[in-house]
Amino acid sequence: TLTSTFATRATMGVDTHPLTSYLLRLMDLKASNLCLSADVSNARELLLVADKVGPAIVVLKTHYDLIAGWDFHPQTGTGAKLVTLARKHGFLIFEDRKFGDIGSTVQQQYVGGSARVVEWAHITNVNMIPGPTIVTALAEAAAKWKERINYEVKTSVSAGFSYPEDGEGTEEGGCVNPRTDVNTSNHLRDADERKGSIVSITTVTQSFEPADSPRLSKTTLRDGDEVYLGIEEAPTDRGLLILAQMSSAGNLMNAEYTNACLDTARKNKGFVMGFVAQQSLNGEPEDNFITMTPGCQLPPEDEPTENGINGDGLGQQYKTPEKLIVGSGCDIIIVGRGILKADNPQLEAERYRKAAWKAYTTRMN
Ligand code: 6AU
Repeated sequence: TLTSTFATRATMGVDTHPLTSYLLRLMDLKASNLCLSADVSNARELLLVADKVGPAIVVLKTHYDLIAGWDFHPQTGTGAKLVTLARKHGFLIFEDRKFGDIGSTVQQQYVGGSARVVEWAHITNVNMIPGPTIVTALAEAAAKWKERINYEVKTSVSAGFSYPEDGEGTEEGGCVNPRTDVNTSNHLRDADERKGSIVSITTVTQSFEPADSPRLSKTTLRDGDEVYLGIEEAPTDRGLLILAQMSSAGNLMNAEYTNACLDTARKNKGFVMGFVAQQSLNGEPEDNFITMTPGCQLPPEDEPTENGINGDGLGQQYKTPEKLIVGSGCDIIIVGRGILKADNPQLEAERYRKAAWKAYTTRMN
């Protein structure tokens, strides 16, 4: 998979996780393989930065437990608001929960408690210390939750809520649907080139509000372009990343541990999307796991250095997007303070998006 494009990988094999396919299509559409680690101090700041940086990213990573004033209300709280922003801009939400307990406990932590992570986070992750049942237990909890939600959605559809058919109610030849419309990426690339102009890729029927639509959402792309992204929100798909390698100095995850993570992932492809790791672990031709990689910073624009920034003085170790994506086959870089501490996080996110995407295109060539 190292030399396959994200678009190709989106349609590769029958056992690619649906959320992985969705994410790979999104990456291709937005020309982005950037995840923002939104480690800010309070909920207001979180929503603000998510809205600003949204156009540049494909994943927003949270640690809900370090956000002061997180509102736990299921319909109007911080999670629900993030979901709305995720639809508006087209990104997935990844709660970096690092579950690490026995099966029964993690099921309760995932679905219940105050945070009810499963309801707003498309993706979460685990430490594999407790053994493989941590994965199967969470998979079971996600499946049960999905069944319940699908039942509720079905009931509300029969109560009158419906999606427009492809081609219905649009001015420019139909809803853009990344699952079916191969031209979508080209449309967007055109849009990208016509900087400053308003480009409506598709419009929706009057009775169909984009804000409420899981399939279409209006977003402002780079440089003020406004487009409707034909994003199919997959509200009930849930996926897991296994933390298989860490970026911190002296961590205890040796090769044997990492291989055990890979083994569990291969046995649970219905739920495991991939890894948080420092390199791609895809070894077999049928492996199509996503590798998301933290410990990434660019050197400052005004004083570029070959090796970038080293660390944060607290064990974190940084590598450049180039090293991680070209050198180690990582797919998505996870960047927190590199973006958040900048004077203008929105512009800085765009700089990281470009650098990471350039590294990906280099890898493809
Ligand atoms: O870019 P930073 O250093 O500001 O933030 C990195 C983010 C933090 C960490 O909790 C997380 O990435 N992280 C992880 C994850 C994502 O699981 C694993 C790891 O090995 N290193 C790491 O930094 O939110």
